[in-house]
Amino acid sequence: MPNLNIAKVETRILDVPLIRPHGFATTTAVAQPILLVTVTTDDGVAGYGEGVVPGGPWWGGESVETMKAIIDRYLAPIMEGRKLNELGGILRDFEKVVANDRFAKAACDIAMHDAWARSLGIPVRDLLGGAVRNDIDVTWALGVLPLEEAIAEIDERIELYGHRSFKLKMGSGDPGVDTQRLVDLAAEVGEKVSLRIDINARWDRRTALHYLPRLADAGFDLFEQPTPAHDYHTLREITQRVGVPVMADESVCSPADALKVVEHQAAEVVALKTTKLGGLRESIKTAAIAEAAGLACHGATSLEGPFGTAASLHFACATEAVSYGSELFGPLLLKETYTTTDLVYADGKVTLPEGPGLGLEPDWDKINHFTRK
Ligand code: MUC
Ligand code: MG
Repeated sequence: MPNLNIAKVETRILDVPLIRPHGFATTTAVAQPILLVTVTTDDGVAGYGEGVVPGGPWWGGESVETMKAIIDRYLAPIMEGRKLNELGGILRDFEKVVANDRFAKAACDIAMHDAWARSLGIPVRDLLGGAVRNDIDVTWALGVLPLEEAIAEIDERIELYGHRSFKLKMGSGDPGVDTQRLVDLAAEVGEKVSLRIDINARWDRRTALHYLPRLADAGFDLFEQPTPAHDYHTLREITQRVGVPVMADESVCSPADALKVVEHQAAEVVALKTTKLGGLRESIKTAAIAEAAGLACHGATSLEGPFGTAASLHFACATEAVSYGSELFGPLLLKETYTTTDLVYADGKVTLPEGPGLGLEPDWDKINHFTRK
């Protein structure tokens, strides 16, 4: 039997340049900060997790800097000296010491799953119940971009990886101008690809009810979190009035949130990010609530690097309820990754890696190169 005792937990911040600036509703990122968490057992087996938020603390309040402080000072001491097959108990004990901070907990949960699965010589998906699919569709997300650049990027991504679905970020500019930009975009490319938007909770009720019908008429087929996270009533109103499915993202950061979406009939689709939910175990609970209520789940991203994306992929491929495809394209947005092999993207899909744990090995030269000094 392998020795599952956790000997040490280490963290380091990486700054990984992007292939192009990624414009979000309130900020633009040129590099993705990633907190790499390494959990090593007494046997010397290491597992990796990533603490990642999309481009900074604007999304949910956490950042790589807050995650590093919380893990080093509070969560690492809870893990060290415990056994990986006590993972459920370790996660329970996290809650006694640190409230919220789900992104930081997710990085630890994933590093422990990876180390545990590697110790047993099995893939992480086997710890989650085994695969129900071996690959999943990948939507490519475009940052806030001028029309011509967006069209060129869509054509390039179709050519390179066969993406068939594209998400456009909104919410940064004047809603009328922004809407017209996307109506024009849909007129150019809407025939050949599926288009969706993510407003990152930046519109109020009136703005959403005014502009979303125009985007629906233009052919957009999914509206992600148009209005604030806490306002389930407005999400429900949009769901009922606009006739295009609404996807809840910021509104669902826990299983309890998923229950609220169900109770309010606020959305038809739930974006599941292993990051915002606090890891693989909480993601499974959240998916179960959505599934029981007949909602579809989407394998969403915080723009994780290779290890975080692989973790989200193992979860998405082990969870029947993740029937609404994914946007697990994070590594493709990085200029370079830091594993010895890459996840395989082709024909608009990403394939579940083979091999123990998450199925990827660290490239330490590159990790050292990206480590923040
Ligand atoms: C989000 O809110 O969905 C995912 C893709 C992207 O461009 O931003 C993220 C965050
Ligand atoms: Mg979103």
